[in-house]
Amino acid sequence: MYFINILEELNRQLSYRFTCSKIGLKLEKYYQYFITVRGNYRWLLMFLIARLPLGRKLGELLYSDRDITQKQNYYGKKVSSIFKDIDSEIAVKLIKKDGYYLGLQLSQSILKEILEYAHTANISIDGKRGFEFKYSDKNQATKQYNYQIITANYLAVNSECLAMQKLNNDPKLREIATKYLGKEPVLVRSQMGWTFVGSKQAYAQKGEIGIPTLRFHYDLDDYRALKFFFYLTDVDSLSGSHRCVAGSHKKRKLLHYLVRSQSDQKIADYYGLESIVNICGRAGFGFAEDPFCFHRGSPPITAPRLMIQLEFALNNYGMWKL
Ligand SMILES: O=C(O)CCC(=O)C(=O)O
Repeated sequence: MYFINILEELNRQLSYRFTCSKIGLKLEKYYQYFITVRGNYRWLLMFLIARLPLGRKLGELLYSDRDITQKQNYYGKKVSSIFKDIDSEIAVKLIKKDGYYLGLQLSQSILKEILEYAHTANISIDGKRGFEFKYSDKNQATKQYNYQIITANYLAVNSECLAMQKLNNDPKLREIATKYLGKEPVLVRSQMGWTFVGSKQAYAQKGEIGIPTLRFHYDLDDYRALKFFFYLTDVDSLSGSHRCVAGSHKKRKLLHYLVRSQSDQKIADYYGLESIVNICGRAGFGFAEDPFCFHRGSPPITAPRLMIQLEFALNNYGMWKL
């Protein structure tokens, strides 16, 4: 325990000192792996085998249906959905076929509530405690930390923002996730964050450890998972659009099982340029995606992007604080 405390303190100190240095970023990444494995050794097994079709099948078998009285199960409650008009069967059919579904839309009232929160609450640089500021103070924070801020998250959004809680518990989103995953899912991630306009150099440095995730990759967060994204700012090709490779959740080259991250060129060569879907939309637009598809963000050039990301999976390894 003492050893862990020392490591935690060391990580905190290094985060402060080296938040923009390569060594600090790398240490941070490996520390997160260490913490995840320490919290749940089954994560390591999943991380090694879930990339293989047989491993994924095995993982599904190992999964045991969760107790429906668990706190995260909201089916017993009569909560009405924000997405009443969505046909979950159609959504699931499209995700199975293409790996994504583009038909979600937040109501104006939910969007307004979330944006009000976003403009008044604290955000943290790269989701780290201790580096906090309000969105309107971003320029000041950049000067204060003498550091180009590329990403920032709202760490307390799930406890402080009622509209976010409604999204987390939305019965239609859960229904889509359950039908797609074939089992009762668990919410493992719920984040709201900015991706800012920044210099190529700042992006390149962060990109080396995969933050923000600008190279095509697929996620290995569990044997099966489904993500929901919502844009909270207008997003086009120059303001941080998300890109997804249609059908790539079902089709892999042997090398892809080993190397999860691929260049644009390699993705285009293998899947064809026409398979790369550039997802744009006005504030409030949402989509679902199988994170086993190759996908990536893109650096905003004309305007920052604010986005929500929810992830449902079969198991919760405790990688993200909810
Ligand atoms: O920011 C984005 O659009 C991409 C996010 C992503 O790739 C991820 O979280 O794995």
